[in-house]
Amino acid sequence: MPTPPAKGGSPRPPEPILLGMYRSIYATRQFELKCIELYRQGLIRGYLHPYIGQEAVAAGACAALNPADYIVSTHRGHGHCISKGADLKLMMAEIMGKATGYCRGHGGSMHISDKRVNNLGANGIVGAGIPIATGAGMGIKVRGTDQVVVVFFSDGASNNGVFAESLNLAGIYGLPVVYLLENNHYAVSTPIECATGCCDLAGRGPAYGIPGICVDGNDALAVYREAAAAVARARRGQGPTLIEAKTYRHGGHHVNDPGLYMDPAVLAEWKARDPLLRTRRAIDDDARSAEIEAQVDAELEAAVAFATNSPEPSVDAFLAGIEDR
Ligand SMILES: Cc1ncc(C[n+]2csc(CCOP(=O)(O)OP(=O)(O)O)c2C)c(N)n1
Ligand SMILES: [Mg+2]
Repeated sequence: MPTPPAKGGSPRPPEPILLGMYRSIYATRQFELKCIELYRQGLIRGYLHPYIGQEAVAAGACAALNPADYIVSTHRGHGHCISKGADLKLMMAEIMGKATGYCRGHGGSMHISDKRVNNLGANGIVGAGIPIATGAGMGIKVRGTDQVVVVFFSDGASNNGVFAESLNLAGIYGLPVVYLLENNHYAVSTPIECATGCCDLAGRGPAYGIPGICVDGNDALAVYREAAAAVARARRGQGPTLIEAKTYRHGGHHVNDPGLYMDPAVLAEWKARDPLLRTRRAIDDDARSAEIEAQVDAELEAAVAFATNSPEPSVDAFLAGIEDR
C-alpha cells in the first residue's frame, strides 16, 4: 500500500516563485476540470489523462527553469505545458480538435509541444520522452550553452529499457538533464508493487553514478527546492540528477476510468495533501491568491470561447504532407 510522505513544512521560496507556482497549479486544475466537463458534453474526444493531484510536480520543477531551458512531457502533460508557459487558447483549441490549436487540431491532448517556450512535447508513447531529453542534453553539451532539460515521466515509464539506457548515457557524459520521475504509484491500473520489487525509485540513480533524490511531490515548495538544486548542478556542468517525486492521481488513469482499483482510504489521505490547497496555504494571503484565481479564470474563459468559436481542420489539411511514394 503506498504511504503518503511525512507531513512537514518546506522553506518559503521568493514571493514571485511561490505566486507563480500557485498560478500554474490553479490554472492546471481549472483547465483540466473544464476539459473533463467539455469531454462529458462530447466536445472533446479521444484520450484525456488528467494530472489532477500531481500539479505541484510540474509547477515546482518549471519554476526552477529559465525560458531557454527545455522540458519534455508525457501523455499526462497538461500541467507540464501550462507550467512552462503554454498559451491556454492554443492548448484548449488543440484538445478540442480545432484548426487554431498547437498542432492545428491534428494531435489533441497527447501531442502538445511549444517551441516558443522550449517545450519539446508531450508523447503518447510511454517512456519515449526520456531518450528525447537525453538527446537534447547531448545537444546542449555539444553547443556549449548553459541550458538544462527537465524530463517528466512516471513509475511505469521507469521500467522501460530506455530509462536504463538514457540514464547510463547521461551519467557517462554528465549531461545537463533532470530526470523527474513522478511516482504516482500506478501505471494504468497496475499498482507499483506489482510492477517493481523496489518502490523507492530514486535509488536507481546511484546505479548510474547519478544522484537520486526523493521528494514529496504534493509539496510544490519542496519540489522547487530540489529541482532548483538539480538544475543549478546541471548548469554548472556537474551532470544529471534523478528526482523521484512521490504523488498520487485524484482519479483513474484517464477521464473514463473510475479508478475502482484505488483504495478509497489511501486516496482520501492523498487528497488531504492536495497540492493546490497546500500552496494556497503557503501563500497565506487570501487577497493575493484570489487575484491570481480571477486572472486565471478570465484567461480560461477566453480560451474556451476561442476554442469553441474556432473552425475544425479541413480534410485537405489532414492530408497535406501525406503522399504516395
Ligand atoms: C510504449 C507504450 N506501452 C504501453 C502504452 C499504453 N499505456 C499508456 S499510459 C500507460 C501507463 C503509463 O504508466 P506511467 O508511466 O506510470 O504513467 P502515468 O499514467 O502514471 O502518468 C500505458 C501502459 C503506451 N502508450 N506506450
Ligand atoms: Mg504512474
